[in-house]
Amino acid sequence: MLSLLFLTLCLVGGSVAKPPAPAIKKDLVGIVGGQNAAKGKWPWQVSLKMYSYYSSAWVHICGGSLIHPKWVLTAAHCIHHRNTDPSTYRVLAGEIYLYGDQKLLTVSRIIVHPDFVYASRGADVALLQLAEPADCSGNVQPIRLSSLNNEVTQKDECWVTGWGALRYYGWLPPPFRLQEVKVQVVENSVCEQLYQKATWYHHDDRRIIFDDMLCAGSEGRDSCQGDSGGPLVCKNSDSWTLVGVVSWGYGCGWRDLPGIYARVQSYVPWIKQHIQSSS
Ligand code: 4AZ
Repeated sequence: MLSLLFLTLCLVGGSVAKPPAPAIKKDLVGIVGGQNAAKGKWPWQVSLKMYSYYSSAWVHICGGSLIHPKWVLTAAHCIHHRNTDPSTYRVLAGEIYLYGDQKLLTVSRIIVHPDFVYASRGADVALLQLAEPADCSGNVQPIRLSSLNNEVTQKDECWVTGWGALRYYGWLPPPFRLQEVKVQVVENSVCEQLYQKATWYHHDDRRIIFDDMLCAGSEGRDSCQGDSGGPLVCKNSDSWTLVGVVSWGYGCGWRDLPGIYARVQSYVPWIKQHIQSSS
């Protein structure tokens, strides 16, 4: 029954893009040290777009991951504000090039995590419900969420993907092809020390890397602006698991300053609660 439902959901296509009412201009912003991704290799990767009247087009603002035919997980800081009209967003799925004659999916509901204030405070996760389920095929497939007892370590094979900047303020050039880079996970305690060392302003010995964050990357291998909201995935006995959502960091690809991700494991109960209550 469940699989029948899944099949039905996966066979229905999305809607054709139409411009919405409000005009919001966002700069198009890759992955540091990456390479071109092959079509269909990362079938959960989506682009979150907003309409730009300046460009007369839906432009990429953030990455995201399809975690269910009707749900995308992205970063909370990609959403303008908590009550943003969902019609101001569209989702591109199953493509490696950002622009072209493409079918965009409509967003019907946005759920920003209630604890989110700004990225470096944590809870940088948001759910987007799609008006129509994504047309799941070879190039469009949801990714499995990290399980509650699955600890990722520096030994795991992990990759981050996106259309973000190639270096700090160095935008990805046309034809805007999806980039991928293999990154090493850095333990939270090590990451905390690195970030403490790089922080000149210490306020009450404030913690920087919270338990709901995960660090990954090294000099020249990192995510960057425009990759936000996108997936950090690790290989788990031949299948991929979503372990992180691109969130923040000091610079991009800088030495001893890994990228910081929302730790998906910390948000699995919150995600499941929403998906199960409205599916
Ligand atoms: C950003 O500004 C951003 N190097 C995303 C990822 C990282 C830094 C900044 C990680 O969206």
